[in-house]
Amino acid sequence: MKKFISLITFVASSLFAQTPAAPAPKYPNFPSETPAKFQPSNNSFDYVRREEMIPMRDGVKLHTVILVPKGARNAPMLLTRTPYDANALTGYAQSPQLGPILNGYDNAVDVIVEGGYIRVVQDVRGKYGSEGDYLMNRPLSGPQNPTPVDHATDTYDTIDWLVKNMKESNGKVGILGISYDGFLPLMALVNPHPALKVSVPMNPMVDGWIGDDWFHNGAFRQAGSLEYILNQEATRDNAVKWWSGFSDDYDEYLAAGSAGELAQRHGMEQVGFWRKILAHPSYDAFWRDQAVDRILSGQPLKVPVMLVHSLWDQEDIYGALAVYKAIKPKDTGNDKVFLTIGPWFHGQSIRDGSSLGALKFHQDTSYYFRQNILRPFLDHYLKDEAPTNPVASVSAFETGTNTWLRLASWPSGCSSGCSLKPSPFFMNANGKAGFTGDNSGSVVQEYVSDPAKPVPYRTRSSQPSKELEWQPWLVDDQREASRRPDVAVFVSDVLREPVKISGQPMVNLRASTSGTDSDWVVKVIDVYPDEVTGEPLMGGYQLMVSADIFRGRYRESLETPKAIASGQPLLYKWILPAANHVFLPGHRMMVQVQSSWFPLYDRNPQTFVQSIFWAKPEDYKKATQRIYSGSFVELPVVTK
Ligand code: PG9
Repeated sequence: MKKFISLITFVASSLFAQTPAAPAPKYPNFPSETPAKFQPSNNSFDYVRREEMIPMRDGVKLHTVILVPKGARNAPMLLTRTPYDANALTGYAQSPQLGPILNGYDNAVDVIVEGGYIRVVQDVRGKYGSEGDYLMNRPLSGPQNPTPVDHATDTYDTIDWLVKNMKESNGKVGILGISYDGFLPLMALVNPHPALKVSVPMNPMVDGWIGDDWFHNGAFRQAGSLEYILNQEATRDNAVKWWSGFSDDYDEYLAAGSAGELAQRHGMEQVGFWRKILAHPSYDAFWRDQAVDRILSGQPLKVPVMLVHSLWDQEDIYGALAVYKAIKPKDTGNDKVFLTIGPWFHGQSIRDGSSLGALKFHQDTSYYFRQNILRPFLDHYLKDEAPTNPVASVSAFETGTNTWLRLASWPSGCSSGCSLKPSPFFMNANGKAGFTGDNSGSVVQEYVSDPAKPVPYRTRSSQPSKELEWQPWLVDDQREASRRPDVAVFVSDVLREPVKISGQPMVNLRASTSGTDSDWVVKVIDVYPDEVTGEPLMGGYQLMVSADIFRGRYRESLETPKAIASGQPLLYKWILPAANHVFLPGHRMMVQVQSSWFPLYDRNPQTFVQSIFWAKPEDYKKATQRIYSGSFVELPVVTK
């Protein structure tokens, strides 16, 4: 046995001659079977993997994985910067082929591998293999960041290193990513490196208070955010994870009472970003200064951008279109700012896009996007032969009819021969809804909102960490909600003609509460006929096509919350997420109104308190909510 072991040691040491001397074995006659440093034999691989520690201008080095297709010459580079572990994002499989190792994140086979791109994935400052300090969505150097470095400078320095050190490249770099990784391609647009030729932010985090991950119009997105913040900031490598102990997060969050209490039970006061959220519950300079749409509206437009938006994005439904609105006016040549709108959940553009929850599109919309939009778009800007850019200014999937539209602008409703007519869709008496309404000021519906029994945002036993439940929740059937006494329902007659909406509906809700604070949730819903040919499960389905929450204390000022005058009919006005939808003949149009969306959003105690994060059990009180005639949702109706 001894001879055999020494033979292994001899073979191993000769094979990996460059391996530094292994530490002296504790028992020389029975040494470790593990070499000091195993060198994978990658001669059969179709790529070369490199790991570099790229120095930033302040000396901090960022861990960067570089995957070079074997034999690459004049290859363009595609960069993703991430707080989610570059090794993990480039290690979905142990494979000698580039496709499978990337497949989990950006579905490389049909874009990057076929395209012959050099793939670069980098840990952002302070996470995983990179040095430096981590701050959530590190603000730009300025009023919210007193240091000279941020994601814009780190991207610049990274690209500078790449073009100087990657001899297999053509010196052109594109940057793309989803979510947080989509926020980073936007940061790259601030003082961009000249070698940055294109940016593709997909479902980007843009404004965490108005409509992306942390709040929606002031209502805190506790389920998902608390766990995420703890996991993301407790340790450099996300080793510490949230614990629950409940089978259903509805019970977990109800038992804790307030978000502040639940966070405290998890020791979250230790992580800096949670302390900042507690200190900034309102839309103050902390949030405004970091709003990426506001930032980019003040920047010159130098790099072509394609924003990718998901119609049912359960995480960042605000960001892409907010940036599009902010920078499109600068695109005077109509050749720098592009937009894709797909029928997807968050990040679904790189997965299978054939369906979403119960919705079937009868085509893989994501594959279509990657093959016919993303790939030619990237090739045009990154490849030396620069094929023409066949991509329309706006590629928008129309739900209901399940067709891709090539549009000149957004919102525009169709390629030509139509116009947008903002049309009030009224909430009328007797639960009716329609494009005519009365302004008598009468009460059309009332309900009792009980914080002890908040309206579930989705079928119970949901936990955001259960990806398969969390991803499609925005397309969940709303029939359960419509049957609840604390959900007001208004529905039209059966449609005889199609009604198409393209853009963002605007809520104009006249409502009162018997309390002194209140949340309002408004949902625009497509009600399917009781029988749907070929899709029996869709019979009677109530599909949310646009919905959002508004925290009533911010009615007069997003920065300064105010108690609501009890019992007074007041106007609440806020914009809803975009829809590009056709309500087909035989369908009906519905509006639902409710005052909780739990546990995704923390409960409003319905009595005005200084900070809802620290509301006490006795603060949570039932309230009678009344909706008054003249309330409507302004729909962006497309007319021929
Ligand atoms: N936008 C996603 C997210 C960020 C923060 C909290 C929860 C989700 C993401 O980057 O994955």
